[in-house]
Amino acid sequence: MTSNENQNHSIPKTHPRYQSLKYRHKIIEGMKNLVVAEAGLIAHGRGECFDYILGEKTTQPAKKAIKAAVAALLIAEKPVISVNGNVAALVPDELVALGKAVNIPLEINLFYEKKGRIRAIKKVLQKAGAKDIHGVDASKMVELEGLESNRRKVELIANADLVMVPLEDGDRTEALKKLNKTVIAVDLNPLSRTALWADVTIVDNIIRTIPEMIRIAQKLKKLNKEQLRDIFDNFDNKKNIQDTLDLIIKYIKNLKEEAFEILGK
Ligand code: PTJ
Repeated sequence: MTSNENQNHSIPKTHPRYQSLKYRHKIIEGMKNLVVAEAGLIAHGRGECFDYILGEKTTQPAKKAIKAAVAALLIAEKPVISVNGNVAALVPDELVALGKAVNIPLEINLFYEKKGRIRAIKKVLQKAGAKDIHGVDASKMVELEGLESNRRKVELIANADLVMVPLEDGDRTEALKKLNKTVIAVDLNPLSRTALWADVTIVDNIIRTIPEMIRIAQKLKKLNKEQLRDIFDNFDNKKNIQDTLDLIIKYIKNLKEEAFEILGK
């Protein structure tokens, strides 16, 4: 056994970065089990960096986007939640619970094709209690127009009116929009192409977003379609991204002041 395989990843709960380390290890374990692509580790690191400059909390704009996203999920006719390796490794139970709470199917859709990955992710989702898993049977797959990457291979997404894309690389949201689909993105980078193209951009860590979506879904399920439509129609994604960027600037200014107080000593 190499020293790397020998790590037992036991982190004391008192460690100041306990949460962050816990999720890092979920990603690493996911990579060993084929659930996460190698590049998923890099994507996670990039996410951590953005989370840091957001204060590692769900901001007010993110809460607004979550509410609009849940409203959109509840009024959509053929919605689908797209699942990739990172999401399956980080929040499988929560993702399955969200699918059940809003009665929406999950579809595995991967950027990095590798033998055994779809099966590994399906297993993780099944263990978390998922019954309705799509994107696993090649005979049911079609190719999405305007997309070159492996993400072009879809099942229910082809005819969906709304697709939720948590934690995604660049060009799919653009392709989905060109096909007139509503897109909900969860992306810690408010400037990514996914974030800028989506109808509802939740700039937050998926580990906080999904539990919050489940909580909000329990409340919004009591509203009628018209009330839900109002919430969605009154949401302004452009302003919300602007507000998020303003928060980041303010937070970094504060961090700078704190840092210079320490440096001045
Ligand atoms: O499993 P696959 O093959 O479908 O591949 C999945 C990854 C994530 C590897 C693939 O989609 C990829 O390479 O994505 P990117 O281009 O690195 O983009 C991922 C985006 O998600 C970046 O903008 C990150 O900041 C963001 N991100 C990373 N971790 C989180 C996150 N957003 C929300 N929550 C996170 N935990």
